[in-house]
Amino acid sequence: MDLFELRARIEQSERAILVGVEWTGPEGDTYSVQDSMAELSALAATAGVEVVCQVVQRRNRPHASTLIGAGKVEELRVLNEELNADIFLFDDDLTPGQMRNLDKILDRKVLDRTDVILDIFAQRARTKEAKLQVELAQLEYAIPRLRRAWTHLSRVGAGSGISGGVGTRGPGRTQLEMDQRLIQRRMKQLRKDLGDMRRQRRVQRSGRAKEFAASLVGYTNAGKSSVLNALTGERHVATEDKLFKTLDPTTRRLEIDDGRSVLVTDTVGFIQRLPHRLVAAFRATLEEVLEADLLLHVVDVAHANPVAQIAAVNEVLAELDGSEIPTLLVLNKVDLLDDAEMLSDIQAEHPDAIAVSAVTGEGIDTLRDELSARAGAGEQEYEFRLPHERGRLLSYLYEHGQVDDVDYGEEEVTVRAHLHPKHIAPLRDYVA
Ligand SMILES: Nc1nc2c(ncn2[C@@H]2O[C@H](COP(=O)(O)OP(=O)(O)OP(=O)(O)O)[C@@H](O)[C@H]2O)c(=O)[nH]1
Ligand SMILES: [Mg+2]
Repeated sequence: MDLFELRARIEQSERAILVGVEWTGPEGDTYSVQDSMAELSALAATAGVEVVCQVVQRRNRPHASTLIGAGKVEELRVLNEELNADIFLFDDDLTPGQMRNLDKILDRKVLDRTDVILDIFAQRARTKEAKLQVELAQLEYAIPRLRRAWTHLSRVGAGSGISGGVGTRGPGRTQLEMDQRLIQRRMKQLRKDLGDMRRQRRVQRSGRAKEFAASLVGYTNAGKSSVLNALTGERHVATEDKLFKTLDPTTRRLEIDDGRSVLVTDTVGFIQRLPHRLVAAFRATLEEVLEADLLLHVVDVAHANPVAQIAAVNEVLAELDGSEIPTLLVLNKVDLLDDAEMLSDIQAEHPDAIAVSAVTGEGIDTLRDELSARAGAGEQEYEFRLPHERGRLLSYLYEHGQVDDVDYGEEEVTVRAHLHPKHIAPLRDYVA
């Protein structure tokens, strides 16, 4: 059996019934069930699935074997006799056991939120590294569910009247163990390959000059790629009103006033309850992104609940140890606001936040100025007298600071420059 048949895959143009739970217990979500279902709908659409119906049940705790109550499951089964959907898509993550039970009763493909997110990532991954990362996450997610695949096999056996019983069970179990070994081996290989790629990039990076670097982070579809395009004035990065349009990081050098430049990196977006395994798989990429001097946290202020999205992004950042990096909130899509109440609420909480529209360009100059100020923060003005034979130090200055004036004298070169004191060591003897 092909390893990859073990995971239910979404086929384009399948039809789905969405199932959500409104939790009434003490640990109520910050995300309302309506917001979460709307998001699940968008995830389904992005994966190419048509949503035929949404069902929500109020519960105060999950049913151990089916998440939702037995009566509700039966209701779904009857409903689908009419609708004949291919998939039941649950907004909450299901345990392997729950999935197995639901699968049996509903007799359709049962998927959860993580399945869809992984599926979108699998469809979207372009670079070799992204593909390997997604595969690793999928296998890690599949392992505890292997038994489910095996149940399928034995059920087919029993139902088709071919063998069933003893004969089906024996090979099934052996097959299961074999699959597990194969998967473990493949995962080991994937981790090794990803580790190699990561080391190689680290070597390349260490040879590069340390320029001021800012990374765009934020909820998926907040407009990170659009902000990068607006800042650079070019459409480098594709944007779309879909979730997880961007997976691979893109870095652009942005020339800001008088010769100073900063590197700006656009990367994958976050989402509430982003699967931990996906975060783990993308850790290498994201860690690199988080080596930035500044995070530009892009927020879609026209969204129904930007505050919950900010919280979700901060949660993922904390998981990646990125909470300590200086962060500037970029409140995007202000052109879509009819009333500015939400905007002023957020601004009251985050006085440094900059309101922009990547579409109309409003506020983008302010953002560029702020980037420039942050990049230059802490720099001091120096005058250096460099001997002619130390020409290399001048290139060092160009790389690490901002050169304001160069005067080639007979004996030496006089340079006035702005430089952060942390870069002063090689030049200390030449300060005028
Ligand atoms: N009206 C309006 N739409 C915007 C603005 N910024 C982005 N959009 C739209 O919002 C959608 C998402 O924009 P992207 O730039 O792709 O968002 P992203 O954060 O990079 O999204 P992912 O890469 O999918 O995580 C696109 O349809 C954009 O055209 C804005 O300021 N105003
Ligand atoms: Mg993007």
